Amino acid sequence: MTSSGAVFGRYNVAIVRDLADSLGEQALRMSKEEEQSVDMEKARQEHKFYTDTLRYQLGLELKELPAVASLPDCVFVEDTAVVCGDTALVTRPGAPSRRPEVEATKKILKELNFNIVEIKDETATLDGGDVLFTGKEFFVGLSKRTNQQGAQIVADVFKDYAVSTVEVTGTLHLKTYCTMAGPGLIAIGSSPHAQNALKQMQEMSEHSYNKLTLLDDEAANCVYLNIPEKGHVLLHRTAKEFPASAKEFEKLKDYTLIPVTNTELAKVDGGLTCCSILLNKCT
Ligand code: CIR
Repeated sequence: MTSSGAVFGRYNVAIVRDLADSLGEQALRMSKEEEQSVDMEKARQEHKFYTDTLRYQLGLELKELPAVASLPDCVFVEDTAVVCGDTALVTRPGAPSRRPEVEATKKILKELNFNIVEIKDETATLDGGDVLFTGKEFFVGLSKRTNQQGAQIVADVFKDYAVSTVEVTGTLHLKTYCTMAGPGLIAIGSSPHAQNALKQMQEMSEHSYNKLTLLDDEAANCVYLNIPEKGHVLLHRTAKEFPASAKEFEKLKDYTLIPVTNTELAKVDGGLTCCSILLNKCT
């Protein structure tokens, strides 16, 4: 349960977006060295598996936004909004090239009747990938993409919850190596960068969490849902990609585990959470 009484991870709608043809050539990348080319056909297959899983296996209604060639990163919808309860905070992404992506997200969230809040402060930057909601509080990563002003806006908008900031090092976003794998269960990578982020969170929090420590930082980006008649569901990276981490997931009891391959979008720093905004819409 969240502090508002909602079931943690209960979603019935997902916003997703098509891959732009320009992704392979033009999407932003942290590391320009060892640049690996994206196999676009494979990327589309992997993304289809992800969206089909949400729609057919888990029964979510999908709102699919079309891609725009001038927005090579638009598939990564997570970065464009932070939604909690009935409120949707439309972000101001840290990368200027990504700012126009928010328009399509804002439009669909309006159609879904969320209370829309927009960021007017032109000094603030906020990427959804830096915002971790635990069900009890928010942690906002201060990263290359999200700044203190952006984090302050999260605190101003979601006043029912404590909002703490975490210095993010060694990766793009906080959630690249830290997500919720269940109610009160934090999935965390084992690198010193990830462990340092966890330490900061533990020091600031009034709540105690269980930990699922994964050898591979990238594997700690997983998608938790609580689905009626299924209960705990976790989309996680495959044993082929991260064998040691997959073994840890397999130890989770009473979970429906869904391994999802994400080799291609990972080349442009995309993880599993990045490709959807999960919503619980009362009908
Ligand atoms: C970017 O650099 O913005 C994209 N290439 C990857 C964004 C990944 N999003 C996320 O982790 N939430």
